[in-house]
Amino acid sequence: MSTTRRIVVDTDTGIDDAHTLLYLAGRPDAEIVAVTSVYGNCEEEDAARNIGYVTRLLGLDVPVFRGAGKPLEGAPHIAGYVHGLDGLGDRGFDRPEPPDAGEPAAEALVRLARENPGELDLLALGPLTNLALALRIDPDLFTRYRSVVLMGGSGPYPPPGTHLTVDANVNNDPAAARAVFSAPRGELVMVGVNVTSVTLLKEHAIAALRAAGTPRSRFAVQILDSYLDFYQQHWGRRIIPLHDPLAAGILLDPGFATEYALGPVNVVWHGPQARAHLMRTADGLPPAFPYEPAPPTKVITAVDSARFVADFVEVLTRP
Ligand SMILES: [Ca+2]
Repeated sequence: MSTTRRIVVDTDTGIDDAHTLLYLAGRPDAEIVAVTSVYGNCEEEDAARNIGYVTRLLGLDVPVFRGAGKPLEGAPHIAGYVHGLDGLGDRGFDRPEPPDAGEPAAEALVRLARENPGELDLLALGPLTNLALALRIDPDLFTRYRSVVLMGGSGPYPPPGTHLTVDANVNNDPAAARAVFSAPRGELVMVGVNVTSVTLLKEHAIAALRAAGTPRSRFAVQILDSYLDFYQQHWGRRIIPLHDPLAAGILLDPGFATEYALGPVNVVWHGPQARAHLMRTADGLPPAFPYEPAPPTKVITAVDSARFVADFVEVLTRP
């Protein structure tokens, strides 16, 4: 089997999604086979335009399949206040719509897997609506992918008294997330905010990207301002978490994940917000209430953030 991972990327192309495409394109062991668009960080149309813009910048010729514009139920929460209204920090990029690939995202996800059984990896970086729609067509879809890696969820329950974290991808479409976490699968990997929120691109790394001046690094910092404006409210510093890039990193190099737990994941409600949790407490015990059975998800619980961040910067600053 080839060591190159052939990847289908499902993305609501905001800033960290764009960074992920830059990272994947720079990794010699990754090939982006197709990209599907979904609402979330921005409207779906903007996500499609952003995919087109980034792939053109990278000189990649990959089909872009248009996906869902809203969740299975209710209205989307578009994160314009995080990623800019256009998803790329409102820098005025010329972003024509990509050519029509002639097939909706959900159908493309099914067809690609059936044509290449066990050969492709699916990397989901947005709300899980396209994946849920594809599961309606083919309930065994995930068994046809080599792996499904998603950025989303909150890991196990946190230690009592600590802060609860919510991720936008699950919260945007809880019904879709529930379908995903209960579907049959080979390997389903959850890279949640429990590990992505602590994988930080700090000032010195941002300075290194700025100084390198490669096409990839130049674009990566051009789109950073609105993201930095948002995250400075969290930590009082102009630094960002590498949410989506970390999921791509773990897909390519599982060694970036230093600990994981295998078990059922449920979508739980906490007031108006939905989270996906491994049905285990921080101590590894089951929660004190009944939960739905689900096939085991590989839930990442610890990562080598320093090694991943160094790799991310190295890839983006490579000439
Ligand atoms: Ca995303």
